[in-house]
Amino acid sequence: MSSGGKGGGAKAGGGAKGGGGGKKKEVKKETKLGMAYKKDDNFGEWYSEVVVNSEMIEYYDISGCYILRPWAMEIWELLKEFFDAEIKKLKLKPYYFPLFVTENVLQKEKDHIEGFAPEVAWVTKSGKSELEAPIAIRPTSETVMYPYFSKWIRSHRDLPLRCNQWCNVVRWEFSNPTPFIRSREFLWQEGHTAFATKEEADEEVLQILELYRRIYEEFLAVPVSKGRKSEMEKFAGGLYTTSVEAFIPNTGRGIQGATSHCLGQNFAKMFDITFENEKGAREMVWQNSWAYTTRSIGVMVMTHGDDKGLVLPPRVAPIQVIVIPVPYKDADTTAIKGACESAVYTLNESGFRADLDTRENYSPGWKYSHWEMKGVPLRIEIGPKDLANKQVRIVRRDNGAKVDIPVDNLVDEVKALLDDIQANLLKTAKEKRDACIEVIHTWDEFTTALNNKRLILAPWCDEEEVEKDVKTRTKGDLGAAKTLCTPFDQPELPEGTVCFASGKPAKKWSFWGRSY
Ligand code: 87F
Repeated sequence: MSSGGKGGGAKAGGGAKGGGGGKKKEVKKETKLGMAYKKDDNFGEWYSEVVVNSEMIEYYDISGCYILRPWAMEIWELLKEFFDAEIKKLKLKPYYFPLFVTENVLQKEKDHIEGFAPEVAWVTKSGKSELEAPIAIRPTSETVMYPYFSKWIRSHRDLPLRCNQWCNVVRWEFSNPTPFIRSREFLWQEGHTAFATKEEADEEVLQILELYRRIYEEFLAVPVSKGRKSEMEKFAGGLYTTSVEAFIPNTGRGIQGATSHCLGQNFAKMFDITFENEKGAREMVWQNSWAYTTRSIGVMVMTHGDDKGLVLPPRVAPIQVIVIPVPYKDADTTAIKGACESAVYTLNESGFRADLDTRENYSPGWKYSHWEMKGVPLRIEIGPKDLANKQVRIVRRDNGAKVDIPVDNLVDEVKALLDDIQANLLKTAKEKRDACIEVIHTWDEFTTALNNKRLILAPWCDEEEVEKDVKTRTKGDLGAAKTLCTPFDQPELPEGTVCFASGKPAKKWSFWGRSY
């Protein structure tokens, strides 16, 4: 058994009663399980409770820093495995650059660092003595890497240069820290590439964006929209920014899932990254950078979690099937245990992540709640009746449905159920997200939709002044509204459609809303 002992915290409420006949004496000793907060009543507290009780997160004594426990790290590893395999196909190579950067180098690209400066954390001492010059901790690695790109790239034969690193970064945020969603240190991959032509760079931006869409939709079962950021919201150091955007219906906030930037030649200019082309002339490279972070796990928790805790999509569940023996009084416990072990063995052999909970100091009912809290997609119960009938009971985490299936069909049934859960989670999340999308045309409709926590699709003139104006006019306790992205998938824009905010001719449909 790989699970850590005491379940999630000792919060009161909804404690498991030890169904299935665990010995009474033992039930009393158990830690109470259950969620004190409901998703619809107090989303913020509910979220904190889910990430802690599911044993993903432990709070730490520095605000905005969190311990990622195996239940979170194993999800991160599964995402990483997929992404690494895919970028390998695109000829990306693994690198590791240092955590530290000098002030000089960090300040080199002014546009890039401007605005971000307050978030940069500095090391100023070693032991008791002041350093000669403070050293920054990377908030991102453009300035760390690009001086070496300049050194390594000489000729067109050195291109494309494609580098990816998995690492931590530090951004000393001051607004409301939230596990996974906004933390002062987080994990990500950052891809940095250089090409001879803009066309190659443009192509890669979209290839990577598609991988991000797949991480969200095919793994995390979270629907996202691909699109382009406005001039105001793009990465200031780059040429244009694309992103995948998710939406959290409970809070009515959009959330940027990942970004893929074309940096153009700005950094090439600043860091002198040039190559000799086939005709012997010097040219500047075209660059991209792109990243997704552990935030993606938080978006998944917010999207699927319910009042019993976490709900994991099978493709990212560290344990997909948990097998629990249900030994009623006088039952043949050895035979039940044997049947459980055999089920786990069969499933593992077929490539499923299955595990057995044989802990004797917890009742079956307590275990049900424990694994529900951790979001395991399927639970298999085996008791004396199941043993006699050569069957197992399977219970789904996503909808609670129970089926009894013959042991001989175990592998096929589990496969079908896991596939169905994976598809069902995405479908349900998409229906919920789509139900929040509101197409609006006027300012009044816009403010009403905003108050109703909608994801707003509005015709826009695409002028920066207007976006600024919308921000000013919507300022308040909940934060201002802004553009989330201009989706690539554009509805028809009939001739004569005007901007909801300025009344000028509309150029495009954009998503607007409050965001994380
Ligand atoms: C915070 C402090 C200092 C974001 C920051 O998106 C610098 C920055 O440059 C900063 N926060 N950014 C933008 C990061 C751009 C880009 N970097 C590579 C990415 C993808 C990965």
